[in-house]
Amino acid sequence: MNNTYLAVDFGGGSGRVMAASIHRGILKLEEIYRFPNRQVRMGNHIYWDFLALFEEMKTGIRQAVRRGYSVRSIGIDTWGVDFGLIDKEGNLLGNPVCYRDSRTDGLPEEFFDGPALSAHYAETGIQVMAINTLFQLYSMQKKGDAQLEVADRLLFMPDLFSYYLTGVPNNEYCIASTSELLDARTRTWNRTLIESLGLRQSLFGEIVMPGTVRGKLKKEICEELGVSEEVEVIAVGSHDTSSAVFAVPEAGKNRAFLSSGTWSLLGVELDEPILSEEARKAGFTNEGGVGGKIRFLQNITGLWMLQRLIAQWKEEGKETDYEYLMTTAEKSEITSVIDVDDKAFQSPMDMEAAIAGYCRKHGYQVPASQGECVRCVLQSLAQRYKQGIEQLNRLLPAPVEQLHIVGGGCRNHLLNRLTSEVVGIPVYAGPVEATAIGNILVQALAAGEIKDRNEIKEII
Ligand code: LRH
Repeated sequence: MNNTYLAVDFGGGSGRVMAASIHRGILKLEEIYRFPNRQVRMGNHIYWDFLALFEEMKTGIRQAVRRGYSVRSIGIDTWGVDFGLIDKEGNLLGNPVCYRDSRTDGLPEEFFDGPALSAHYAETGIQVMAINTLFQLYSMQKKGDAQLEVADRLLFMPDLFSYYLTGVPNNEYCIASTSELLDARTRTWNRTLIESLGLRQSLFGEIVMPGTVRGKLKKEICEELGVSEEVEVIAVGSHDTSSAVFAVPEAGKNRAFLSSGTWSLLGVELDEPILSEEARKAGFTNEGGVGGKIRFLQNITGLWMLQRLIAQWKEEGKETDYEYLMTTAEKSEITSVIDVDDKAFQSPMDMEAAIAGYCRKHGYQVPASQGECVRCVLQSLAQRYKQGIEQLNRLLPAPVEQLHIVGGGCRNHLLNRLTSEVVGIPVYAGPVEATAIGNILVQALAAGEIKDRNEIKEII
């Protein structure tokens, strides 16, 4: 199978390698390999296991080659904000720390006083969140972290994977925008902000736009993977959300998207950022998108809570069959609605206890069964989406008329139903593999095989 595009998509809970080709407007997509992405608690931190992930990516690419795919290019996307530091020789100075690590707790409040916050938002357009790269770097700087002292370049996760495939260090625009270190209008590094953090400017490299060739695969990588030396790594919308939103069907005006996975990203695509105080106060962020678009959205804690509950129940030897859990949740009558974005749910050791504790504290009915627990999480998400749409309506010139749920989370029929019951506008689900599709579309555009994303009529 000639002219295959490979999408490597790393999510917070799992990663996958997908192979795709395009014939007469039909995109054929096959999942080649899927692997878990685990957070590792060690010492005082929570890390990603970068080395294992790199190996898994190579395994996936090798399997695609073994299945007869002739690879034309590769695009990599990952979750946002996290990064690795490399030295002058290109050595990785440490395993990337996970954004759920507590090292940034309380830092936004320390870094900004009130008025500075508004000015900062007016420049970066990014919602101040402790998880963002800005605060991760600030925490390292404050502690005089040795890695920072010797680092030559900062590479966000997709940049880092691409670097070890190609040897070319660059920073892709969409992922860089999640750092809270870019200027939302000029779409380049905010050098004054970097200076105020006391960081070396040279850590932050050339920003490349989606569709740019990052580089060709290194010779030794080609030998290891059994692919031609002509294979290129393309900078796609390398923040997973940017790829997912690029795949949202264009039909209809005033549509909002909900990219549903570990996180729920709810918003709209715009040509220019909204940098007003109202937008900041309502918790909206202006992330960089494919084609210079802006994703005006809220970062909502998504299916993370459910993922944690299931992982925990598995360890406890309880029932974890997804269909069973959804059916019992559907029958359950608990009415408790929790604030899914509460800090208590960010990375608790015990998610079930965190939910029970929250309900007790607020005088709500405490879930007494697995079904009630799942029901409580899903209806709380649905309510949060309703709130997000109402907030969007207050900020946009015209109200949202339809909601498109994409990503793995759109397979959750109960959540889709609960959402459509409360939002009061038509809800469409799919595509499930939006991130991989968005990733592939940018590669096909870069190769000149399609001229715009609407050329794709059908996806198999
Ligand atoms: C979702 C996501 C989201 C946030 C978070 C850290 O996977 O990319 O957009 O940036 O991860």
